This record gives sequence, C-alpha cells and structure tokens, in this order.
Amino acid sequence: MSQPATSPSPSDGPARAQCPYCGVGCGLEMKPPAAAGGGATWTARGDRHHPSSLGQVCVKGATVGETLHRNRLTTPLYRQRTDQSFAPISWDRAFELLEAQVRRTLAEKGPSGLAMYGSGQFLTEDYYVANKLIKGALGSNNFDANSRLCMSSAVSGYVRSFGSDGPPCCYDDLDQADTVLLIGTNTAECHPVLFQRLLKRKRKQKQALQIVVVDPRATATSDAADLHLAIRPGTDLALLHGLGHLLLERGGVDRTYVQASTEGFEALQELWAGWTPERVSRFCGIEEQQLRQLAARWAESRAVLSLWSMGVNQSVEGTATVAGIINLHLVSGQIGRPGAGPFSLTGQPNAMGGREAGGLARLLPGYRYVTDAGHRAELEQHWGLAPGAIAPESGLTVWEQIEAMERDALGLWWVAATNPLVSLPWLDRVRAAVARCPMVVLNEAYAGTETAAIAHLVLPAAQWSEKAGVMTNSERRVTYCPAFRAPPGEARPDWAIFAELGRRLGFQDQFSYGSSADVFAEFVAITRDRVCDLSGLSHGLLQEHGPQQWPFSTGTCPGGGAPRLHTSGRFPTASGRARLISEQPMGLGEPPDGDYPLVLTVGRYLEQWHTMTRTAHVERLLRPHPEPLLEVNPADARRHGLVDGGRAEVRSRRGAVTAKVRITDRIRQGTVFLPMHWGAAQEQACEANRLMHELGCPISQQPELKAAAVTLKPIVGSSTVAASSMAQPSAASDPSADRPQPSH
Ligand SMILES: Nc1nc2c(c(=O)[nH]1)N[C@H]1C(S)=C(S)[C@@H](COP(=O)(O)OP(=O)(O)OC[C@H]3O[C@@H](n4cnc5c(=O)[nH]c(N)nc54)[C@H](O)[C@@H]3O)O[C@H]1N2
Ligand SMILES: Nc1nc2c(c(=O)[nH]1)N[C@H]1C(S)=C(S)[C@@H](COP(=O)(O)OP(=O)(O)OC[C@H]3O[C@@H](n4cnc5c(=O)[nH]c(N)nc54)[C@H](O)[C@@H]3O)O[C@H]1N2
Ligand code: SF4
Ligand SMILES: [Mo]
Repeated sequence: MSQPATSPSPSDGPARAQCPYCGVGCGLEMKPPAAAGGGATWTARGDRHHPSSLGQVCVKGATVGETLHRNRLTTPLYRQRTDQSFAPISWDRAFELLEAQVRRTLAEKGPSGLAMYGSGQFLTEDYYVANKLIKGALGSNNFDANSRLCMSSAVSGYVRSFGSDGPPCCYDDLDQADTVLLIGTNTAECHPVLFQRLLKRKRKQKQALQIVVVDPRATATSDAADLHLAIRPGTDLALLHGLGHLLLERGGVDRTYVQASTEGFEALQELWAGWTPERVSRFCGIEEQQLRQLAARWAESRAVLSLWSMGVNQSVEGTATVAGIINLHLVSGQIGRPGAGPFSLTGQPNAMGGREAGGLARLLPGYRYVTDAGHRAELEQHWGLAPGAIAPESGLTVWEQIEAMERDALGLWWVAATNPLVSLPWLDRVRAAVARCPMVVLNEAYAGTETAAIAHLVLPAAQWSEKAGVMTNSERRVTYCPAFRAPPGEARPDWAIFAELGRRLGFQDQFSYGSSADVFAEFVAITRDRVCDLSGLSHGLLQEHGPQQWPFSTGTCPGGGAPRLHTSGRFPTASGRARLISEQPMGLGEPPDGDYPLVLTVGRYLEQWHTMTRTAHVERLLRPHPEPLLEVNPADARRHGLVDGGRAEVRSRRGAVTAKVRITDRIRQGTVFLPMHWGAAQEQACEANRLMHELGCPISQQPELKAAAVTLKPIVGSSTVAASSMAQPSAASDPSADRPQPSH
C-alpha cells in the first residue's frame, strides 16, 4: 500500500489521534508497520499527552491497528435492483447516478423526498458538510444520525432543563466526587478507561469514594459498586423521584441554590411527596432499605456525580428520566463545581461533534434549530444561500424516514457510517420499508455489511486514519485526528463525497474546499458566542497545542477551555434559571404480559463494537465472546424449560431469533439479555433488533432499544434440552406478577 504525504515515516514518531471507538475519546499513538515484515498493521498505544486518558487504553483501542486494512471497500459499486449482484463503477459514474436521482426526486417529490442518515462516527467535518448539503443546498431537513438511537434523550434533557445542550462536567470530576451514581450504564465494558480511573481511585480511597450502580443486571460495573440497585427495567424515573422524596425528608435541599438558580420547585416537591419509599420499592422491585441508603449517601456527600448512558436514554421516558437526574442535582446544589453534576457518557467517538455541527433532524450547526427563523437566517447567510433556502419545519427522524419509505415518500435514502440493518429496531419492518425506496446509497468503509445488502449504490469511504478532521469526546474535548495512512483503492472521505455532489449540483462556491481544515474553519466561525463556542480552534492550533475543551472562543489561550459549564448558577434559559421538570413515570412502551412475560434488554460486550464490521476481524477480541449468549435468570429458565448451554427461541410480537442460553442469577428475574452485535452477516447471527419495537420517547424520539416484551422456548432437538424442562409453567408461577402495578 502506498503511503500518503501526511504519513509519518518511522523516524517521525507516532501519529496522535483520538480513538475511533467509544465516547471516552482516549488519545492513541499510532506507529507505522515496521519497514521489514510488519505487514500492513499499525500498532496503537495510549498517548500519555492526551489529557482525557493520560496514556490509558482498553483492548479495543489497543487493537484498532489490526482492523484498518482488512475487508475494505476500494471502489464504488452499483446495481439497479437489489436482487442483482454489485458491479464496480467509476466515481464519475457514481456521481452521475446520484445527481440524476437527486434531480429526479426533487422534481417528483420536492426536497422532502431526500433523506440522509449519518453517524456519530463521522468526523465533525463530515457532519458539517453533510448538513450544509442536505439542509442548506437541497432544502431538506431530513438529515438524522444514529445519535437518535443513542444520545438524543440526553440532548433533549439538557435543553429542557438548562436551556441548551452541553454536558456540564469533565473527567476530572471522577477524581473529585465522593459519590458516583452510575445509572443505566455498564461503564466497565462500554467506557472502560473511565471506569478504570474510577476503580484506581476506589482502591486507594475505599471510604472516600462510594460507587452506586442502578441496573437490572449485575455487570462488571456493579461488581465494583458499594451499592447495586437491580431495579425492574424502565422504572428509573420512579427511583429518582423516590430519592427526591427522601432528600426532602432529610433536609438534603440546597434552598439558596433552588431559590437563586431554578424554577418549578413547588410542583416538583408535590410530585416527589407522592413517591414514598414504600411505593418506590414496590414499583422498582428493590428493598426500601437500598433506596434509603442511596438517599443518605447523596445527602451527606460533598460532591455527587451521576453518569448515565443507554439504560436511561433508550426509553420511552428517556428525556423525562434525564430530567429526573438533573432535578436531583439542581435541588441539592450538586452542579457547577468540582466533582458534582449530571454527566451523560457519550456513546460514539464524535456524537458530541455531531451535535455541535447540527447533526439531527431539528438542529442546525452551533446548537441552533431549524424551527428558529433567526437561526435559519444566520446559516443561510453563512452558507451564501438565498433567504428561505432552509426549510422551516423539523426534518424526519430516522424512524420517520422508515415510515416515509413505507408511504413511497422518499426517492433517495442515503446512509453513511452506520449499519441500520443491524441497529434499528423492528428489522423486518425496516427491511420491507427500505425495499420500496427507489435508490439506497451507502457510504461504508467495509465490504459485506447488512446495510450493503439492501443498497443500490455503495461508495467506498476513507475512514479514521485515512482522513483528517476533529472529534469531540464526552467531556467536550476536541482532538485533531490526522490522515496518517493512505485510503485503500479509491476510497474517499465522507465530507469530500458530499462536497463533490454539492459542486455537481451547481453549488460551486459553497463546496469548493481546499482541505478539511477549510471545512473546520468555516464551521467554527458560526459557533461564535454559542454555548458550544469553538471559534478559537483550528486544525493548526489543535495540531500544535493538542486537544482542547470547549467553550473555546476566539483568542482563548491553549488550555484555556472551560472544564465545566453552568458554574455561575445562571443558565441559558429565558429566565436565566434552570427548569425543574415534574413528570410522572409511565413505564415501558411494551410492558410484559401473559403472552410475552419477559423483558428483553439488549446491550454490549467489552470487546465488540456495535455491528462488528471492525472488531469481528480481531481474534483477540472475538475470543472472550465467540458467540452471543442469551442471559436468563434460573427461575425464568426453569419456567420456560431452558437448560444452560442449550438453545432457545426468543420471540416478540415482531419476530423470533435463536441463541445459546446462559443461565445466571446475575440478571433480574423477569428480564433477559442479548448483545446487539451479531447481525445477519455474522456466522453466529442473532439479530436481536428483529425483536425490538419502534416506540420512542415522545420528546427525543429516541426508540426504546433497551426493552421489548418476549417469551422463550427451548429449541426441541437441541441435544441439551432436558426432557423434564418441557413442562408448562403453572398459573401459580405466573411471571407477570413480577411487574410494576399502575400507580399514578
Ligand atoms: N465495548 C463497547 N463499548 C461501547 C460500545 C460498543 O459497541 N462496545 N458502544 C458505544 C456506544 S455508541 C454507546 S451508546 C455506549 C453504551 O454504553 P452503555 O449504555 O453502558 O451500554 P449498554 O450495554 O447498551 O447498556 C448499559 C446497561 O443498561 C442496562 N439497562 C437495561 N435496561 C435498563 C433500565 O431500564 N434501567 C437501567 N438503569 N439500566 C438498564 C443494561 O443491563 C446494561 O448493562 O457504549 C459505547 N461503548
Ligand atoms: N437493541 C439495541 N439496539 C441498538 C442499541 C442498543 O443498545 N440496543 N444501541 C444503539 C446505539 S446507542 C448506537 S450508537 C447504534 C450503533 O449502530 P451502528 O451505527 O449501526 O453501528 P456501527 O457498527 O458502529 O456502524 C458504523 C458503520 O460505519 C462504518 N464506518 C466506520 N468508519 C466509517 C467512515 O469513516 N465512513 C463511513 N462512511 N463508514 C464508516 C462501519 O464499518 C460500520 O458499518 O446502535 C443502536 N442500536
Ligand atoms: S475506552 Fe473507548 S476511547 Fe478509550 S481506548 Fe477504549 S474504546 Fe477507545
Ligand atoms: Mo450509541
């Protein structure tokens, strides 16, 4: 493989970049293959100079070099119908096809017939150019990203409570907190370097740091906890209200802070009053004593930090639960100072950058909104487009894009850097909807993905390491990632693909960038004076001075970004006060019942990354979990006639999959677990998302990917099924008894 001009020779020292996997955003040092006999494999190790990770890495970051060159797409591929096989075509032909379909769709259906579905694994530059193309040049706000499945409830939660998006905390807070509440997060497996940081401190300061975990499963995370509340899935909000109830009782309210910096306390007090410990314990299925312990701990703590991720966000009440967490921090004054605050752990490496660049259907760059006439005008001017170029209504979220295809309302569905035919809920319905779309385009780095199987045109993407740009991690820190390897074959950066189509459609001025540094410069200029002010940053500054946290306005000195937001007690709301939000819990979107008595929850393994396009090829990563396992509580296994190591069918209202059974008391009775990773393209395929429903949070539109009602049965003929296990469950053991009762 030839090396690009940007590639360091072995004597130049390593290339430095942010890890392209999780939102911790560790710094990596990448060393080129040794001149003799090193093959194509770059080696990774932790970058001691990166302030977010201080030289630490997990097993995924450490092995990323092994994933870069294998199984790559090298040329555009096309087929007219999806039952044909792909043929390689030139880029020129690919752009002709794309341009023709865009023009046809605009003529037949108008801008709303175009939709793009992007990814938190884009660089910020990819995101920015995609948004400028779709929302600006083409006048369709139908740009959504897989962050809809991931961080959208956190975004809505911050906006509702604080008046703006923006995680207010930083990783140093892990060293300063005396209580860390991990709610709906398996940090040990999904944000491993942060978890190690916490553990290291726990080992040194056993009493000074208390770790509390809220998760229906026992996980590697809860193993380290002082207190584990294994609540019923979907009952977090009630738990948080119960905690509020006890804080009121114990005098854990910071009256000065509440008066000066919040609004809505009376209503919240009233709501909390109704959530007595006894009621919460029944609703959540935990001991009253556990709730009291947590409340005592919270009230006595100098600094409480709450960390959360998908167990909170992926719920029909995701946004309400985020508000539930933020309420507690506001009322107890646990925010805006070292060690204290509500801190969402971002999933993907650049989900944060996506938010900054306006990467969801109702956003515009710089934490702006398509529904705000002033914001539209600012962007139209910045982009050199006519007034009115940007449509005034919110675009279609990803699930609405699926529904639009069901109505034949889309002429082009353009997917980039995500694999929705594994990661969206209700996959059979998605497959049928997408089959109706006249043209599906996919920008992808790897060959043979599940989404390529439904695409007409596949464009080979240059990925991380092959294109230059920035990513922002969970603590608002921006890292420059250089192009240090040549892309394989004809692969191109996503932003360059979007820009070329823009030029071909007649927007020469808007899309003639010399480099991604130009793209970034144009983007940061429009963030000036916004909460996410990056206007003082450039590729040059980041290369010279290393990663920086925002806000970083023009003229800020390197290292001068803000570690924390909302430190003054003033918030970017109309009144300057944060809003306390009072909402009653509603429970799961699809509660279990007599026919589907169990709640299936779907999550992750430490060694695998989402749909496995990269991590499945690394032997060391596959070894710990060579196949997906269905985790079942012993009582449920008995009831459904399952044996450990046998196979089971897992069925929901939408379909069925089979998996090997792992009987374990580490999962709560009434709940079963499957990993999300093994899609149809894997040898051990187990498409968990065929089972999931599409219902989502009404505020964030984030689907409830953490819970669906299912039933189990042993696969007859599977050699390990015990004869006695075929008995029917008796009425007395009706598992639907283990459910929260409606209790408003
Ligand atoms: N190894 C690895 N790391 C990753 C990723 C990966 O694919 N692999 N992906 C990255 C991305 S994009 C994301 S979004 C994050 C996700 O990071 P996490 O959210 O930590 O991971 P999950 O395993 O999806 O879910 C976390 C936990 O939520 C629990 N849970 C389920 N239902 C409920 C509930 O109702 N309440 C509560 N309190 N908990 C519940 C599950 O049992 C599970 O242990 O990980 C990031 N890091
Ligand atoms: N049931 C259930 N479902 C879930 C979840 C869950 O917890 N439970 N989690 C949800 C969440 S939080 C997330 S984030 C999603 C993740 O789901 P996806 O986004 O579908 O998963 P990935 O495998 O990360 O997909 C990224 C794709 O981009 C490709 N790629 C990598 N780099 C580049 C690049 O630079 N350019 C281009 N064009 N392509 C590239 C990869 O090869 C891969 O195919 O899954 C969601 N689905
Ligand atoms: S913790 Fe996340 S960012 Fe850090 S090395 Fe592991 S996968 Fe990469
Ligand atoms: Mo995610």
